Amino acid sequence: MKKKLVSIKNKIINYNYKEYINTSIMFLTFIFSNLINLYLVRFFTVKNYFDIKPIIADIAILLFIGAFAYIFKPKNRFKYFMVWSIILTAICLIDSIYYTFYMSFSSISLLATSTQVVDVADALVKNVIKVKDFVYLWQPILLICVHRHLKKKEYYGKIQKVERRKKRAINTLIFASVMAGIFIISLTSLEIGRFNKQWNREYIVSKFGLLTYHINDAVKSLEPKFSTLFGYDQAYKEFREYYDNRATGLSNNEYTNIFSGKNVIMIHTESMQRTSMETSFNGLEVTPNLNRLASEGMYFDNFYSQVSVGTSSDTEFTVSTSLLPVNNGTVFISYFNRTYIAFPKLMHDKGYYTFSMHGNNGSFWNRQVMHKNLGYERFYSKADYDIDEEVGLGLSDKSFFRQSTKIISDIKNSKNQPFFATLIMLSNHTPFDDVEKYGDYDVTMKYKTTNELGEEVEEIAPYLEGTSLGNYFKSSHYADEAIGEFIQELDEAGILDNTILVFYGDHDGRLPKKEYNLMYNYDPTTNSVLDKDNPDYDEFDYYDYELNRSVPLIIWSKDMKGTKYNTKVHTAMGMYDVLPTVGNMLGVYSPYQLGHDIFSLNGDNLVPFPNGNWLTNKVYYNNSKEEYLPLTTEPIDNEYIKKNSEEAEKMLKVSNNTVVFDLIEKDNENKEKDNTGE
Ligand code: GP9
Ligand code: MN
Repeated sequence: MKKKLVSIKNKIINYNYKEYINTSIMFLTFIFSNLINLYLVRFFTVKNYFDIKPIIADIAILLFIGAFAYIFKPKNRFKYFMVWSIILTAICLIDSIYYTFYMSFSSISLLATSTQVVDVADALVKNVIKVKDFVYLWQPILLICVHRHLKKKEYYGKIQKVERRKKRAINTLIFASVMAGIFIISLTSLEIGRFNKQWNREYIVSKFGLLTYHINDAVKSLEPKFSTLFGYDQAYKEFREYYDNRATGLSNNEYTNIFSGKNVIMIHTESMQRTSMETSFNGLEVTPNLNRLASEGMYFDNFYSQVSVGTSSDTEFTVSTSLLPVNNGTVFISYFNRTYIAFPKLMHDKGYYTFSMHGNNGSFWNRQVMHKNLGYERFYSKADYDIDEEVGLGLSDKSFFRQSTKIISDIKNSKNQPFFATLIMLSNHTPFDDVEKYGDYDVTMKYKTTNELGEEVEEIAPYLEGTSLGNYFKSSHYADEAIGEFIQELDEAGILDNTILVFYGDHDGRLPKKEYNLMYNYDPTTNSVLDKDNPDYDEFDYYDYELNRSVPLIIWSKDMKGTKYNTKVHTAMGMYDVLPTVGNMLGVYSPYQLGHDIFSLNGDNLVPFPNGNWLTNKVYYNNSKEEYLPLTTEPIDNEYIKKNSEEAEKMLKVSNNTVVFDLIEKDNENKEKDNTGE
């Protein structure tokens, strides 16, 4: 082994590089010129100037492409390089124009299925094409010039005699693989996760390079095609059977239509966990505003988000459709062109004006496409806001709310109809490290102790200062302050008078279990976790963590305090119950809703999670271990576990098939056929 390594090392040292360069002019021109173009795209768009990772990824892919040029004799190679150069330059050019227009990158599936191509043509008219978009054309021009020059010097004939094509091809492939290996090793698990779920196109181009992005995009756009190849008939049969056995329609309880005709503002409260609402440091609450709203309104304090890899977007999907995330990929990315019955659409059909607002790029999670599909008539995204202050992931929540209030006020005054709005917050987002901007909320612990003189004194222990959990609470405090200001702004603009606000935490903050263990088992005297033998030590285990992921759901209006609707509901509830429950209060429902109206339950409410776990008031069930944590003292029999496990599995399956096979669309078509008697 050692010998082999030494021989490889010697080969590398003694290799005749000069000869290699002299005989590879065309190949090297192709690689370097395209590398420069790909760098230029990042330079002009995502402005990632110094990251080495996307450069390594680009080199690896270009080398793979270049290696196959050795199939051809030197004199015929130009055509191969030229074809690739045209493709690569076209990608750079299209993406450059696309970015100026959409602040994002083109996507095969979107170009193939939406009207965006037309929009790009529009861009020509609107003059958004800039000179810099054409800068990439130098590459094929250079290639032609180099080729002509070499031809004149009869270069190709000369190198044909000395070049060993097969060896060159293999060596190039090996080098490309080494570069790809280095690239993959350099990635963090967060980057890999975001790559897999195509989190945000800008992020992927910035971290992985333009070519990796396009390859990923192409694979992602093929995925839905493969998943629909088999099983449609069976899926539709099960779908019909499932919904035929479920009651549909409004629930008809004391909440039906109570908010009919009122304006609705849904507030997607980024990463807000119920823990934040229930935590105080030195007597100061993390979220005093949310706590006040909860105490004055309808507060659901056993509520869970049901996200998969699509995080924020999965909640937007679940809350709107009462369906669950798909088991492979993300609905917003891969199944944006299916038919859905969604909350905004239902409200629109009721005569509401529907719109959504978010301070981030419209292409993030493919929202600009998917929000339209869900029934929002207008999506206000980054381009509609002045990015005058940034906290966390982008535009600060405070500025976002301030600017949104103005827009909402204009809408209220100009439209002669009620509105349904969804506002997606942004600042309280992992990694919660924008600490200086969160304000001066501190997460220390004051405690009493006795000094050497035996006197009682107050000391301060650092507690959660410097931990990501501590930073999360600071960030949550900032988001809560923004909410407080928002309520005040809405009130001043007269918007609160006929409006209900619905707050939902979109998912938990995904913080390390270890830090919760520190939080709940903290010994201020040693500034560390209590000893495991200490009688006060109570390990924060798997189930504690899962239950702790609960998020708030609050329905609030200015005049709710003290009325019969000013209640606390402790029934276990999931994000998919929002449409059935809140929709009922507004007089809408979807015939395909999987969730339940929490005020018209028939037995225990079941909250299935995409990983197969499920929860009721009585049990938290861990699917992978096939075990559960009882949540009451009531005895639990096997039948209860079996029945709920089967139902959870069924719901996940029906939901997945509904999305993947576009069954709502198929169902509509079939019903139409029945009606016309075809
Ligand atoms: C992106 C924001 C965050 O615009 O909504 O998405 P997440 O990472 O929470 O899914
Ligand atoms: Mn989120």
